[in-house]
Amino acid sequence: MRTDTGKPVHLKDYRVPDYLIGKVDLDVKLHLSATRVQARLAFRPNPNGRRNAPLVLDGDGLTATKIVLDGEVLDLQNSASWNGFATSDAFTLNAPPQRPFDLEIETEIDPSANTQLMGLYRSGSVYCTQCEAEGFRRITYFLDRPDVLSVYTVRLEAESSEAPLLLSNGNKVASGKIDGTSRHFAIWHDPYPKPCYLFALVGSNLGSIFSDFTTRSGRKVLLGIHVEHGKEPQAAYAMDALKRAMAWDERVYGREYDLDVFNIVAVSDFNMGAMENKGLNIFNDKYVLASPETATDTDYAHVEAVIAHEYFHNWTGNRITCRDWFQLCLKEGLTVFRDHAFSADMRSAPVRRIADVRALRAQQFAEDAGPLAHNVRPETYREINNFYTSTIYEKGAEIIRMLKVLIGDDSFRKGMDLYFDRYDGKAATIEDFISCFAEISRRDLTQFSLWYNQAGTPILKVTASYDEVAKTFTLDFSQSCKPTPNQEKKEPFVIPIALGLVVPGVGDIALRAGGNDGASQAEISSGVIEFTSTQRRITFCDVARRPIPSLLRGFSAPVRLDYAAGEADLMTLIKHDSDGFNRWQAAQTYATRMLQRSVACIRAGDLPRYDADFTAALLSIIEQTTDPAFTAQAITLPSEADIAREIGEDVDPDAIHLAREALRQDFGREIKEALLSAYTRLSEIGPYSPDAVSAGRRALRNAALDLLAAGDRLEGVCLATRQFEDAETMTDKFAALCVLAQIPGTEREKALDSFYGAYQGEALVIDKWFALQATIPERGTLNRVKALMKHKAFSYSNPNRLRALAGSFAAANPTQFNADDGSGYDFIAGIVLDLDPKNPQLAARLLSAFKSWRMLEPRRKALAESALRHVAGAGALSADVKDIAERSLP
Ligand code: 0A1
Ligand code: ZN
Repeated sequence: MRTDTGKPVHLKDYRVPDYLIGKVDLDVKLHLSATRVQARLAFRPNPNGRRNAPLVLDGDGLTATKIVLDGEVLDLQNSASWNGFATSDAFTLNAPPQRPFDLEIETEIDPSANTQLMGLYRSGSVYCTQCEAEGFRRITYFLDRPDVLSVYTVRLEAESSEAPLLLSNGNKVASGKIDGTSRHFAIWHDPYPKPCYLFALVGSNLGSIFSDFTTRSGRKVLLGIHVEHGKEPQAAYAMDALKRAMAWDERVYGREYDLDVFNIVAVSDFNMGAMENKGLNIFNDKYVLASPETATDTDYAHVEAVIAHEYFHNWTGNRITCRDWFQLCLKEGLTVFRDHAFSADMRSAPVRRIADVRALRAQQFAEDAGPLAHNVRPETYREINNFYTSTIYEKGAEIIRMLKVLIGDDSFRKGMDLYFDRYDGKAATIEDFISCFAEISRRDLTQFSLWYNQAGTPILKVTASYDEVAKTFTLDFSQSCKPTPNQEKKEPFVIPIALGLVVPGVGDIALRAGGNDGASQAEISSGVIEFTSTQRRITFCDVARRPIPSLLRGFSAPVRLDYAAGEADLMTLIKHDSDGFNRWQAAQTYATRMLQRSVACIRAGDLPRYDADFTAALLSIIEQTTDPAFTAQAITLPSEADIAREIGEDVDPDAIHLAREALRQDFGREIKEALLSAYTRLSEIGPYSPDAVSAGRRALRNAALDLLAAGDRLEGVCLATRQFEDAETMTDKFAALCVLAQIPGTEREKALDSFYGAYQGEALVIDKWFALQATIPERGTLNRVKALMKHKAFSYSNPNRLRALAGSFAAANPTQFNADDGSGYDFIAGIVLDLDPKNPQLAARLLSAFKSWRMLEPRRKALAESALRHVAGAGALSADVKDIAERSLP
């Protein structure tokens, strides 16, 4: 475990490497506890680097058994003899040759003891690697930085029975038995120079499915997905998604795959979702395996999205990589942007947008509002692993989405082409990327780039006025952004505001510039206002009747909109806005306002009251349903975390829970008939298909069941029990179990037991079982979770399982994690400390569940702070946990 947090890394200190490594030849002899790695590295001084600089290779927990410099064996016991030194975390040559030279390094590593899951480790019976961000240095000494690109040839050797499948990056060039032994080998060559974080190897005994894809230039690519034996049929959907992603990247971006093979390996122990290693993606099996009996519709959508994401990295990340880790969003934001667009094309675009924005607000807005807020391109870090955040990924994607809105589809595509042409095979920066779009669109994107350099969510305030006599409608915009850590003052952002004016009974009216405000007719009629200063007024003319502004259509910028729309106007938008996203948004805004009022009532000791008009509006949405997936989103209330974020300070999670529950009960009662009729109408017919339309029908049916049960427990238990027993798909089975889990009583316990009994052999389903129980909003849940930690199926060392139980409790059970006696905080702090020595990355992620603690009411705030101080004060913390703990505290 790396415990040094001494040295923060600063973007401003970036220097080109003094040495480069053109070729890497690896020879890896796999062994459970003593894997031998021989690395032959061809160095040369970088003409752009410093002459005579020492060569410092990174290491992490390494011991070299042999090092040979240009044919000469170095005496590792006597480093003075070769003017350098080797420690577990660095190998230094003080005066390396100033010409090309070779270094051969032999290390011995213990994959079975690797609990951090970085470098070479074992997941079940699989040898696999994870090198992003800094895992390669746990395999051999190296210039472990993304701007050192090398061509790799990798020879793997293993026991034939233990690891019949030997994979690495690139194309396989040779393989065979090793005479006179029970071992075999394979040699892989990757012709594309790559940074070491994209290196991967796998040695395993897995089941495989194969298919192929012919690229548009006619090259045939062999596709392989390798999963636990017996699970091969569960990889079929991932294969289908992969082929669709390959075709999509050709069609939409003109990008072809470039090797002869593309392999995906699914493992059960993985710190993140998946990894885009060149030609050999390694996946958390959660994002590969799917069958109707074991995966929900949401799981299917995730498999599709993650398969696409990793595949798209081949161009955005691998062919063009990052110069340094500060540029992480260059590959991640862009690739998320691409996978969002892919999913939108595969499914209903407005429904995908709603889901993406829900996730953005839940994760990224929360991060941006708290102590862990950081720039999309940070300027400093102490532990890069802690920057795989929703800010880098999701906000990074939003920035690119805005760029596309601002310069238009055509310039955007041309800018991407220029980027691919100009930086292919290189390690690039955000400036390099942005300059391509500036050049193509002939726009100055300097101010736009502030999105990368200023943290925090801007607040967009809008007021409106209508002049009945002049027939003009005026919108006044202003923007502000609260201070974030180390950034007191912010410059104005460039905010693209997509908008329309809606007149009841008429719909969208034509937009006409009113003059005198700097807005051209072209800007106005594009429907996108560019807001670049602190204030702007736009006047529309020829407006015959007072219109209702529909602002930030499609969520055109990642900002918080502050506009006091009247309730009647929201109602009109719910029913008539031509923009699907804003129809949904109007319903959310309306509900959030009611909920905020109810929270205040509850805290004042009064009963909450709800608004019959809103119920009527939702009723009309259900009755007019043309897109069930959309309706399911529209009748799902803002989450408790959404409401908390809107309240922003002095937050009482119990009051929020009560208010939301009361509203759900109210709805469930008031619109019971409509819900029942939707529930019956949408009952499944025909065999399961994961397509978006069928999934939408199931989503609405299950959302209806959920509200029905809120309104009438008895009937809810009845319906849910029947659905639970009859369901043929995991979507319906698990939805019924979720409903039952909210209602204390024997039915719940019976259903939970039966679910466990039926699926105990399916790890990913059992994760759901753990997660669901961890999120029950009741006092007894903490004890339940503690008991589950002793369950035979629980494991501290499997990240999915730990995330399912402890992660869900911390991130998705606001009342119990924030229990007012501090028990939830203490529990999670305890797990973080237990876990830290084994898997610091996972421990740090769990600790970041405290990210919103400062908006809590004083009592909880004090308890959360004390738990954080307890963690921060513990001895021998990892760099990962120490960094999160310290940044979280004032
Ligand atoms: N680049 C991957 C994410 C990733 C990052 C770090 C990892 O280390 C444990 C693993 C994966 C992606 O964006 O998919
Ligand atoms: Zn990624």
